[in-house]
Amino acid sequence: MNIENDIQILSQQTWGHSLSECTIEQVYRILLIYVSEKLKESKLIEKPKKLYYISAEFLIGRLLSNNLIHLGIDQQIKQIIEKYGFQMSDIEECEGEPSLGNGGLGRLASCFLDSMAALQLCADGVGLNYHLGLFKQVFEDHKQKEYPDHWMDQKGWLIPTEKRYTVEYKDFSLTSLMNVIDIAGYDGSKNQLKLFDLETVNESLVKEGIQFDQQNVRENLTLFLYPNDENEAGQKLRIYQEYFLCSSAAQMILEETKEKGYDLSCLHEHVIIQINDTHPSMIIPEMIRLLMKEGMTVKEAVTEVSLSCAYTNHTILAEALEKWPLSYIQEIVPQLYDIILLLDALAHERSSLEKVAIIDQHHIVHMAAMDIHFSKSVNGVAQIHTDILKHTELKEFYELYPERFNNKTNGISFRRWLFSCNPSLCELLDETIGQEYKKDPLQLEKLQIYYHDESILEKLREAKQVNKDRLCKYLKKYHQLNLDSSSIFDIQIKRLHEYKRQQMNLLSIIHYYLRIKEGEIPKTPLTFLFGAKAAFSYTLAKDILHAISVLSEVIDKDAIASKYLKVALIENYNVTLAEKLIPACDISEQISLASKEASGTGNMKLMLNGAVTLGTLDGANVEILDLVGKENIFIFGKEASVVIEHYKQQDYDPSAMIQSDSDIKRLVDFLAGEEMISIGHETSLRRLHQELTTKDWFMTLLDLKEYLQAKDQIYKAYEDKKSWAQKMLVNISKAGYFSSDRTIAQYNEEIWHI
Ligand code: 26Q
Repeated sequence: MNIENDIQILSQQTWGHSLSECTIEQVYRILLIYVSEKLKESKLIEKPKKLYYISAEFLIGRLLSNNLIHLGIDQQIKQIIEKYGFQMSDIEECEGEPSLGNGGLGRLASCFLDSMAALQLCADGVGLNYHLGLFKQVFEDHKQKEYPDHWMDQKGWLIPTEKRYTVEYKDFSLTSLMNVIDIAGYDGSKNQLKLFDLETVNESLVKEGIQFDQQNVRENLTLFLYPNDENEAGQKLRIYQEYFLCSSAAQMILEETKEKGYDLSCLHEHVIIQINDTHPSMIIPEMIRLLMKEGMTVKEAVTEVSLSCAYTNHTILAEALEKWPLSYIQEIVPQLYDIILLLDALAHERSSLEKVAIIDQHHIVHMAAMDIHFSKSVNGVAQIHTDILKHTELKEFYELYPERFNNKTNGISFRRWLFSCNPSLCELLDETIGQEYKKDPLQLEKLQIYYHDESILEKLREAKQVNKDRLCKYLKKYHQLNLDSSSIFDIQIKRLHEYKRQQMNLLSIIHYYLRIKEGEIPKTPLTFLFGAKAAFSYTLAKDILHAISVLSEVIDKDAIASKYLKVALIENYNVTLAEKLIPACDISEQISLASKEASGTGNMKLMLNGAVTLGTLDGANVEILDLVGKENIFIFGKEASVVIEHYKQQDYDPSAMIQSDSDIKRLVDFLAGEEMISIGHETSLRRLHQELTTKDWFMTLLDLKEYLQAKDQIYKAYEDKKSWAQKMLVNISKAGYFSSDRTIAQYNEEIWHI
């Protein structure tokens, strides 16, 4: 196989000239065509049993370099490209990213697809193709504005197919068409991500920003991910969307199973459906309905579906557990109404506790309850999360079905989050511990041999510096930001949510700002980077973003403080930006209120890339601590049990904290003080101030003092160059556990048995 020759021919065919005469964009297009063709030729992985990973979100990211790695031609392509005077990094910049996800759950689904293909498991992703994505975030006047993300306008990896399904609603039906994205495995094999789309979608319905006619389901169904569901029309639209996904998926799964010649009466021997949070829960009643249409009895259908489904819970926030009025379901999908009543009755036979009912006294359907009663497995996504599910949140369910509950600590794809995003670190790893870690991530532990090796520690620092310089160049070019790459990069990147407590980080920055003004100068300048989108209708999250943006300007305008302090709020945080930010991070902020972050996966990515975690004992941070030991992570804050007790007793009172501590009061009051209001919007800043002083539902002030102390400690630790590099080294060397290949192997061994 002569790749160079093939590419030259493609260049002639496509552009009428040779590779050397191509623009960067043209080279990208040629590689896209070349790789797409290779994937088309790849053989679908086929086994007697197939997994369907069904999810409302897939946060895929760019695919070119990932696909090259899987096809095993990344190095060859790089050489060819460089021979003609191009840089792979420039070519990668030509690719946009699909906007089909929002945060952790969607990114996890994509890492899982990557691992399933790498491990040669027969497994497809199933989701929706949102034409305009979540939204594109732009800051105007320090405020988040949402715009449609026209990600499909660029030629990409999405392939239309001829497959069509009819999805029936009460008074009308819609045609669902199937698109696929090939997911490369090794050795010329592949799986697929199947994305259903509405045939009659009409993008011109979108008026201001991301507002559109929410009633026009025939034309709006796959316009956006999580359309604004503040009102009834928005909530109903979500039910329309979810059923569209589930019905298309169920029809496709049964069709594929029959085509392979399997008997539906032993469905569970050939099919396993992993339900990614509650958004696709209607797959359960829909499968039952379709199997009954195929001639099964209710009992058989319920049994087969229960043995074929497994449910993953990703959150313990009550407001995120989906509940729908039964009347909406009756109105939108009456064909599921009787089945849900039946499932509720069956559940009631097993337990009469109100807490485990599918339909409650107020005629509200609890999707998670349906999942738990009618799945063979229920899993949490980190040890502490699963424990909280078992013993607190889902206690009554656990007592009913102890054998169903299990933990699968999340993981990340090392191919994307190390090999592809951090070449300078990989080069050092290759030199020191050889290449084995690429196949077996636990081999990273070998790095420990160099714990006392000054020259390797120095090289580790150099690799970090290369990445910080690279990030600065990138942010200057694409975001008009000027950062000092010799400062400490303290980074918090994740969705904006009160429980993640970006507001606590904000208060700490105010603290350093005031200290500098009092003459206390940090040894090394500090750069705080944030990346976060706030949900469209989440006012307080937007207020927090606003305050971060305003504080950034307050500091920039201060001639002295700006020498030592910088706040950068990076617009439109996405997978592509994460790939630049993560390798450049010194300090990883994982500061959620203990018990609230199910796992987190950014924490794993940052650790793997040599950042040191500043965090609470929440989610997978607990497991990071176990792995690296307390010398290599900075832990602070109240533990989950204490927090849970506060909620139970309802005895947390932020105003008492403020009254008893003038330091805290000063920081909180700064938010709505003169300096901030002179730049920002008084209403928004006051609302945030009011919230923190009177309610503070996620207990920011409870942990603030300890957080400030921990920050002082971590910045001090940074000053000891050698021991800091040793901390980096330990973090990298212990990250192997968090490979999603390990997670997926566990899902397969304990749940899927493919
Ligand atoms: C619910 C109801 C109505 C509208 C939207 C939703 C909704 C949408 C998205 C609820 C939850 C989500 C997303 C949840 C999520 O991303 N959870 C994250 O999952 C990660 C992968 O397991 C974990 O690492 C994170 O801790 C968890 O927050």
